[in-house]
Amino acid sequence: MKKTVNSIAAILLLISSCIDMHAQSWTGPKEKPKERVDLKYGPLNPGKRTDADMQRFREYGLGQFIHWGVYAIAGGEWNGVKAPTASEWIRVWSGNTAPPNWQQTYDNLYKQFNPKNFDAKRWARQAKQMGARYMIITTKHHDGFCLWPSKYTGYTIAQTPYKKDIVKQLVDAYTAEGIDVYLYFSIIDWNNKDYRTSAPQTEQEKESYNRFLTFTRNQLFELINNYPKMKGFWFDGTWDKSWIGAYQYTYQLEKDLRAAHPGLIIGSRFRNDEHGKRHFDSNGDLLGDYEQGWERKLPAKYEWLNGNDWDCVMTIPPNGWGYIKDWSQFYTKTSYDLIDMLMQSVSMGGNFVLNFGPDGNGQMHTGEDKLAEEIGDWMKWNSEAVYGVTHAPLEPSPYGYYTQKGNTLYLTVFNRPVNNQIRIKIPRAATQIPTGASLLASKTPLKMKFTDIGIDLDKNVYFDISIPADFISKDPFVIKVDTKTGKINTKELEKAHM
Ligand code: FHN
Repeated sequence: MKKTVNSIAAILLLISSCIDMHAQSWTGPKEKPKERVDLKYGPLNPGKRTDADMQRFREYGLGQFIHWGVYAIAGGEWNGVKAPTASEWIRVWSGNTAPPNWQQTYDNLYKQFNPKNFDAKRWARQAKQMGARYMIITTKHHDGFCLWPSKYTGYTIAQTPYKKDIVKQLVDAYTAEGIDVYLYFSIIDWNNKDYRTSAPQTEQEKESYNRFLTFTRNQLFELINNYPKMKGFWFDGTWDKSWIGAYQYTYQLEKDLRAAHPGLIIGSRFRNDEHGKRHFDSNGDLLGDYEQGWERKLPAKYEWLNGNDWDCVMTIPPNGWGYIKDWSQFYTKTSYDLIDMLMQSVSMGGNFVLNFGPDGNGQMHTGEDKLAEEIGDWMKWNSEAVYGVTHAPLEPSPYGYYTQKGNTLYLTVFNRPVNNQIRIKIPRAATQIPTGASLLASKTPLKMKFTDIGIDLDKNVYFDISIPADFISKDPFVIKVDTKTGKINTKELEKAHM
């Protein structure tokens, strides 16, 4: 009995610490500190950017992430044994299941990297068909392998049998398709002997880490100079104590990068303030142009975002960003799951970025090909509700997600009600009122009627849109609602006295 009580207590403690962790997590409602702190290394340009480049970012809606490097050769396993790590982290595989001399094997994999089927134009066409408006490519992941021929290290594509510059091919091919390219860059670099996780202490350690900082800076300027068509950096691996302690350096680096490439977009993962605060500084202000912490997670409420720009990056498998050969070992998201997440993101003013992990030959996984096609087929008819939209200031709908563009409101319906009546709830005091509705894909007009359900003290009014019973859709569909500026004229209802 005592044992049971103890284990219940332990479980409760675990639950309460999880709740506590969640409450303190920055990916939740963010409260600003009551008193402002004077900061020297806070945001470079506080407030929301209003320039054309940032506006373009805001309007993308859908993006593609690509994780590609030598880890693609392994595909999450070796000699039939599955690695217990994320596929792109396979180099750190250790313990009983790890192949003998695994790190040495991994560090020599680049000698086999020869993606004969790689065709940047094919990838770009696929992304275009899917509806992606921007793409993020891993120029260098944590293992340090560079997909471009960097002159600052020998561990690059130039040393592989393939030799050709992959970053250049991708920047050119995607840009030609009208898709903006962002460069993912990992600060963590397991291949560089000067890289470290802890803050340098001794003079020798400081010297070595300074060399690493210079190396990082050189590589970043190399990328900007080599690929001037790129639009921004997507930084990663910036959580080490060493990087956090280099806040003066990273502050200046951000300044210099922005000066070298006007319009450059950098998210909140790049650097921290002098108190070690990442993503948001000690005053709760966003560091960088957009919130970059929504990785495999989505905000539950629009209010959590404090009006910031943001993106959500998402894997198809539960986790694992690089190529994974065997998808049968876990649930992989369906196009319904992904379109749902896409609409949830854009309904809250964010971009949704879907990750692809091509194999060592340059082929996307067949599962990715299928999903890209399905999403593209849906986007072909419904992208008007995705691109250039904003959050609609309405209570979340039980049927799906609202987005808005000017006087047009879109409702992407995932949960069709059994009575085929879609009820739009509008605050009685609203100044934007619905005037007509139609199905976006077919332009079929839909009947809409004002509905006063007479609930005492109700501060809302309702518009019921009828979906024809003979309209059958196996996919989520979008209802387009035209609105005009005006006031809702309802009779003041008699208030019940109780
Ligand atoms: O460790 C990486 C991971 O491998 C992957 O690249 C993701 C993508 O957002 N970022 C890191 C974890 O936050």
